[in-house]
Amino acid sequence: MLLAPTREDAPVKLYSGPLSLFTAKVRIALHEKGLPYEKISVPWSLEHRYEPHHPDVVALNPKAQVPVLVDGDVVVYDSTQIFEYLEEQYPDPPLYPHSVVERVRCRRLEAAADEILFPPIWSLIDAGFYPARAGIRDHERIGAAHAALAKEYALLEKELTGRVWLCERFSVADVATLVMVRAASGLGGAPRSEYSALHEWLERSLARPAIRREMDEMNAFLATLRAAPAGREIPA
Ligand SMILES: N[C@@H](CCC(=O)N[C@@H](CS)C(=O)NCC(=O)O)C(=O)O
Repeated sequence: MLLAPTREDAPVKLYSGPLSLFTAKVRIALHEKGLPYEKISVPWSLEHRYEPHHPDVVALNPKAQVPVLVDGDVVVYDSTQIFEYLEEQYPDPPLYPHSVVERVRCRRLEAAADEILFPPIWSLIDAGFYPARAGIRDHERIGAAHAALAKEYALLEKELTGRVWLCERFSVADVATLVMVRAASGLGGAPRSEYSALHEWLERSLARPAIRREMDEMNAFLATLRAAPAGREIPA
């Protein structure tokens, strides 16, 4: 008989990037579920990004990307698939809604965080955070990213109006969206202040210990980068 791994005898391993937004989603989910894990940080630097890739990650994930979760014999990569795995293997506390209709909504909103919110954030990271390779900033790309974010924030304000969380309870949709909105905000792309439902949801989310902890750790890492004598500009 196959036994499910337990929290005691098979600590989960997470291959993790210090500023990886997709890994941040998983770190928050693990904290929310109270699941202890061993964090294996992969090499990352402003100069070389993820090169060289961690050999375990290359061996485990054909895309050589983090996050990768290893739980006993089970290997899962891609943050959304890791969310699904964690929910099935460690259902308590749940991070997906109960009803089918809300679960569909949750998956849609979680996918929107990855596929609609993240691309303009990536533009801001690539064009602004990483020092422009040719020494110039791509203002057109940055402008288009801000416009895309503004459009998505307007939709999120509607989604959140009259709701405490994006779905019937706190869920992976909140985790993914929060990670992206905070990253955008740190890159000069915060939502407009008149989006009250969105700002109230942000405050509620940031009050959760698992989210606070993740944000504090990311900010501490960013502070070490800013303090580094490499002379590279890092946007606040
Ligand atoms: N769809 C994937 C995206 C993972 C991803 O893009 N990971 C980035 C870090 S945030 C990475 O490992 N990049 C290194 C590379 O592509 O070489 C997920 O949701 O996990």
